[in-house]
Amino acid sequence: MKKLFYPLAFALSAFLFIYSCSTEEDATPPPQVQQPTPEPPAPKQYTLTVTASEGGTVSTEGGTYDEGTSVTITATPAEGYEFAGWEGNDSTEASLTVTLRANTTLNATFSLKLDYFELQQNFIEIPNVTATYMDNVVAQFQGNSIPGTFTYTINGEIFLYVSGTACSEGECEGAYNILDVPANPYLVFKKIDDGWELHEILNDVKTWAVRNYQFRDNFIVLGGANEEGLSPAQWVDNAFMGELVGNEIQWKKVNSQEDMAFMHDIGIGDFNFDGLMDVITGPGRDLSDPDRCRNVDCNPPGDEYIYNFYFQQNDGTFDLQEAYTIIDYPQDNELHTDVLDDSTNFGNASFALEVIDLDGDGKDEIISSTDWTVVYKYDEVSKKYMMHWYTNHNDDFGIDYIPGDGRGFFGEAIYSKDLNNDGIVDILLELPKVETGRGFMTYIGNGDGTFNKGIFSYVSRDDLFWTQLILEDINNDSYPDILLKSMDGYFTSDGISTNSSGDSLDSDYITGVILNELIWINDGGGGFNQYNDKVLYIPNVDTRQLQPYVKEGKLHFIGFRAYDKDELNNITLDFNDIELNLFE
Ligand SMILES: [Ca+2]
Ligand SMILES: [Ca+2]
Ligand SMILES: [Ca+2]
Ligand SMILES: [Ca+2]
Repeated sequence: MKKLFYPLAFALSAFLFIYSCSTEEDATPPPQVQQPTPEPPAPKQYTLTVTASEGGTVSTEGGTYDEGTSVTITATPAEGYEFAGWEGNDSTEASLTVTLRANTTLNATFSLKLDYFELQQNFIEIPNVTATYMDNVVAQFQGNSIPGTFTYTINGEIFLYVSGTACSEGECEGAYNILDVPANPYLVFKKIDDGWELHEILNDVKTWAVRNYQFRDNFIVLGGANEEGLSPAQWVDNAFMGELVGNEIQWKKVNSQEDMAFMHDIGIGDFNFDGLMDVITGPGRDLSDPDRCRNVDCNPPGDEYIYNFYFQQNDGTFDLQEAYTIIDYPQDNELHTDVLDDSTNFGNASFALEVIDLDGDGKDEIISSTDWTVVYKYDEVSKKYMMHWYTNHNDDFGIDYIPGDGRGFFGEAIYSKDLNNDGIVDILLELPKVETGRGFMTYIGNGDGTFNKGIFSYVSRDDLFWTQLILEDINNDSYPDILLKSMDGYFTSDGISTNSSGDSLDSDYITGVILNELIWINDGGGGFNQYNDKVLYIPNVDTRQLQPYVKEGKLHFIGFRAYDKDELNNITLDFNDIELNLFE
């Protein structure tokens, strides 16, 4: 290296000498600044920002990169979601390679996998409702008809009975007597291949508001319990019995006009063991109205109810029987003051009833529920029903009445079914507002007409609109599950949360329904858990009521709503049949 350097240095010196001689005549010497060799410029840097919306993750959050760097990002959906696309890039692939030439922001979006349901939507037109049937069929689909609405299977075909309802749209404002307002008939719809169709209008089964019903073998009974009128004495309605004969249900009215009553709940059984089905309705007649006392002592008047028993006669008509001739009360007051030492009378004239043979002796027991649940069993000596077992819900579960609610009762409906799969019938009580929510409690049967306390559970927030339920095993584990019926206010506007207040029923505001809060799975150990495996978001469904039913082992919900009458008095019903595929 040195050897090479010296000759080179010599040559350079000689060159500089010659050069300087040749430029002696120039006026100014050139600047003697040594220019450094320029380094290549530093590459530009850009920021990549990557985020993920709800429902998934991304493989990188990004960072700062030299211009031209290629970065590969992969979006991974969470369980139950699928990749939907990128905000900030047109690619439809979950894995994306970007070459940075500017600051770049990307957001991966995900959507719920909607492969767990099938939706059938169809419209049903009812022409000229004013002239043909009723003034206010719309109310039937907007208001409180859901408790009395049910499905019924006849020879494999499924029918939906939508209860006759009035007074939902204010037409009962100021009505002194409910009879001043026209009752509405049941509407029957039939499941067809691609949805539902109107099947029948039951003009012989007209009610103002049906609350409860009971199926028994080939029979159905349903009772009306509107709460319109200036005083509870005006709260009267009708009861009907339907019997499946061949391919159709034959209906008859149970009560006379004189024997109309507040029929919040209704039970069917044979109370005099003559082989003919009889009916009990509760709480029955309000004895504060002298017109309704008949041969019962009206004194003292007050907020006192007495059950109406209707015994079927050989000709198929019914006779009103006074409750004290069937249940050992109020003639023997002592028995019951043990149970209900308060002024709400009878206590057993309750809003919730069930009739079933609990002990297998061929004779029906009567179960009633207020803040107590009582079982009445037929006594062969006195020839009357006597108290057989009772319990106090407050003692059992430590829950109190709702302060200021004014309703001294808990039970809104009683359902009898074997809940724990031991072959013995248990009961489930549906509870209206209790403290912070609506819920239910269970009592586990011993097979002899007595029960042990089961569980108490708040099913939902107080402001979530549901009432009544059905018990069906939807996941094929032999334990019946709870499926709630919902009313106005049960919808979602954001696909995430269920609306709870019905603050807007504007179609534009409603994006669909989320069904999770309506499905409660029996855990086999006495409890029920809300279905939570995935979010059951059904978009594009705009309903006012949701009625569950099971067809061929699959859970369905029928959602429906009515649109206002057009100028020709036609109404359009919007039906949505949601079939869920959850347990395959
Ligand atoms: Ca009978
Ligand atoms: Ca029995
Ligand atoms: Ca059981
Ligand atoms: Ca089950």
